[in-house]
Amino acid sequence: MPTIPAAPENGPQPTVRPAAPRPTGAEPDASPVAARPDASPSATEPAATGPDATPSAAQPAVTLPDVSPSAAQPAVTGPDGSPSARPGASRSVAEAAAGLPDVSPSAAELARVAADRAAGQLAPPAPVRLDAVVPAPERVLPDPGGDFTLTPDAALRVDPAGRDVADQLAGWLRPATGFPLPVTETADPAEGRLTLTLSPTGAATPTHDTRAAGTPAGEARAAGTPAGDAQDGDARDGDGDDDALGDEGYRLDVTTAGVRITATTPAGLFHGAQTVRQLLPAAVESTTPVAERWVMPGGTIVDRPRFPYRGAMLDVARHFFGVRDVLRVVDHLARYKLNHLHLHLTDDQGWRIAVDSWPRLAEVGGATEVGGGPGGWYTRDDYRRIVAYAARRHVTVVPEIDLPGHTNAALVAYPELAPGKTAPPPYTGTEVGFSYVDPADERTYAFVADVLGEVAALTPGPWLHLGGDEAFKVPAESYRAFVARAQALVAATGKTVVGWHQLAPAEHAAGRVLQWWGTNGDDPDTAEAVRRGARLILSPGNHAYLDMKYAPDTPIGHDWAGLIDVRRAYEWDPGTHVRGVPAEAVLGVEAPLWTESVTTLAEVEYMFFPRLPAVAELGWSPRETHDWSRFRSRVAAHGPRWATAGITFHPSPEIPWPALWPSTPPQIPTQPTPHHPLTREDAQPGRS
Ligand code: NGO
Repeated sequence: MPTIPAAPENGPQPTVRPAAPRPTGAEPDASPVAARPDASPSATEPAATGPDATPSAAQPAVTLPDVSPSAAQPAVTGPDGSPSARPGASRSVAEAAAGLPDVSPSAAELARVAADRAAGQLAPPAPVRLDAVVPAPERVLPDPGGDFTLTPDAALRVDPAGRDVADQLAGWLRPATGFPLPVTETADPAEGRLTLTLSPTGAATPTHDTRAAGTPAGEARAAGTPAGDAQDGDARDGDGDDDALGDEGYRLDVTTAGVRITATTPAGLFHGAQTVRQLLPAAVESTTPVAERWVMPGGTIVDRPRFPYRGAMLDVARHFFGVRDVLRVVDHLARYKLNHLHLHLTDDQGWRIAVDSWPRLAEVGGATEVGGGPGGWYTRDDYRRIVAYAARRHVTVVPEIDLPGHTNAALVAYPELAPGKTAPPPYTGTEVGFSYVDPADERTYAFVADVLGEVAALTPGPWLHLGGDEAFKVPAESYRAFVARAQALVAATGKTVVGWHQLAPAEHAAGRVLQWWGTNGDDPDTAEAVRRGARLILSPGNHAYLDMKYAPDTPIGHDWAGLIDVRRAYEWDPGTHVRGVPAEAVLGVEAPLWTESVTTLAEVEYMFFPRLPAVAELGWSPRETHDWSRFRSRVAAHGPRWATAGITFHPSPEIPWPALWPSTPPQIPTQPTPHHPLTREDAQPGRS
C-alpha cells in the first residue's frame, strides 16, 4: 500500500478532512479484472500520431469488468444463442463470416453471398430504441416503420462546413462495421443516394416527416417522451420546429432511406453524430469488424441542451495524468454531450503546466504527486494538443490555477512567494488548507499576472479558473483583496473569471462565474454574489463529486460529502438546488473528479461511469424528461457499449444491466492499473 507521508511541519491543521484511504494491494491473481482480449502490444500502440488518433483505439489496455466479449456483444450470436465467429481485423466481415480465406475474387464473392445468408440468420441485435439516448433528448418521435440499416455501400454526404464532424462519425463507425464509409462533400445533400447526411444549413427539410407519418409531437409527449417546455430562458417552442436549434442543437431524421443530421453549427452536428453512434447496436464500439445488422430505429429527434455549460473536472495535480489519458477523458465527455473539460492544473502536490516566465513551477513543482510518485507536467505543446483535441470534439478546456491557497508546489519552486520566504518541503499527502502565496507581497501579483497571462495565451476558450478554495490561513480581508486583484488580472487577459464559490464575498467582476461545491443549498453568501451578477456552475459535493465513493466498499475515493451512488448523482435539479439562485443564473453543471486516491485511467473511468452520464443528463436534458427509472434503464444499455469500447465502469447494483450478462455482476478493479507506459512518456517535457 502506498504510504501517505506525514504532513510537513508547516502542514495541515487538524481541522482538515481525513485522508482518503488508498486502494489495498490485492494479489494480482486475486483481481477479478479481465484483461481486454485485444490488448496485444500492437493494439496498445496509438492508431495515429496526431491528436486525431482515437484514444479508445489507442489505449485499449485498460482493465475491464469481468465481462466476456460474447456477453458484452450479445447481438452477435447465432439463432441458437451460440456465439458467432468473430472476424479478425484484417479480414472482411464477409470473408470471415463464411470461414473462407482471402484467396481469389470468386472465393470472395462466394464468401459475400454466404455471409449475406448468415447475416440473415443472425439473431437481430438487441433493438435500440429511439428514446434510449443518454442524455435524454428534448423531443423523440419514433417511427417504427422507419428503421434504417447501414450497409457496406453507405456513404456520408456532407455540406463542406460539416466535413470534420462527418470524418469523425465515419471514424467511429468504420472499425466495427468494416465499411469504407466514404465522406463526400456536396452542396446539395439530396443529390444522389442519401445515406448519412450532415447539413449545417439550419432548418432543412427532413428526408421524411415523421409527424406527417402519424407520430405527432403531442403523441410522443403523451407517450412519455416529453418535449421541453420553455425554461431557463431558452426558446423552446414545443411545436416540433427545428428553427431554434441554437448553438448546440440538432435534428436527427432516421428513415428507411437514410439518416440525416441537421444543425446550425458544427457543435450541433457533432452532438447529433454522437446520438447516431448511440442508436447503432452496442457492437459499434468494437475496434475490430463485427458481423452485425447495423439497424437504427426510425423516427425524429429534435434536441438541444438545457444549460450551456456542461463539464467535468480532472484533477491532474494530486496525481498526474498524461496527455493520452486526458484525450481519452475528452472522448468520454464528448460521448455524453459535455462541452467543458476543467483541468485542475495546480495544487499543493504538483504544478502541471509549463510557465516560461517562471520555469521552476513545472520543473520543480511538477516533480511530485500524492504518494510520492514522479508527477509530471504538460509542456506548452502538450497543453495545446489537449486543447486542440478537445476543440475538435466541441469541448472547451477550462484551465485552473488554484490561488491563493493550494499552492505548496509553487512555494517549493519559488520560496519568495511564501509568506515566510522559506521553501516548504514538497507535499505528497492529501490534506488541504495549509498553504498560500503571500498576499502582502507585490511579487505575488507579478507571479499571478505572468502565470495567468501565459495560460490565457495558450487557451482559446473564454474561461480562466482562479480556484480560491480553502485558503484557510489567509484572513478574510486579505483574501477578498487578493481575489479582487486576481480577478482584475484575469480580466486583463481578456478571459472571464471562474472560481470556487469561496470567491463569493469578494467584489463582483464582470461576468464572473462561481463553481458551487457545497453540500447544503442554503448558502446566503453565494445567493448574494448571484444577486450582484455572478452566475453559477453547480457541482454539489454530495451529488456531483465523482471522487466520492459509490458505496462503503468502493476501494477508492472519499466519503467526506457522503456516498454517491448513481441515483444520488442523478436525483437533484441544478435549476433549483441553491436557495435564492434562480435557474436563469445557472450556467450549468460540472462533475469534478479529484484524484487524491485515483491513480490510473482505469480508476478515472471507474469513478466516471455510470455517474458521469447522470450529471451530463442533468446538464443537457429538459427537466421534464427527468425520471430515475427511465434513466437507469437507458444507462443500462451503455454497459455493453463501455465493455466493448474497453472502458472501465462500476457495475452498480442499481442499474438493470442487460440480462445476457453473466449472473455474477462484473467485478470492480481492486488494485490500481499502472499507468500505460505511453502515458509516462507523455509526461516528459518536450514530448507531445
Ligand atoms: C474539495 C477541495 C479539494 C479536494 C476535494 C476532495 C474543493 C473545491 N477543494 O473541493 O482540494 O481535493 O474537496 O473531495
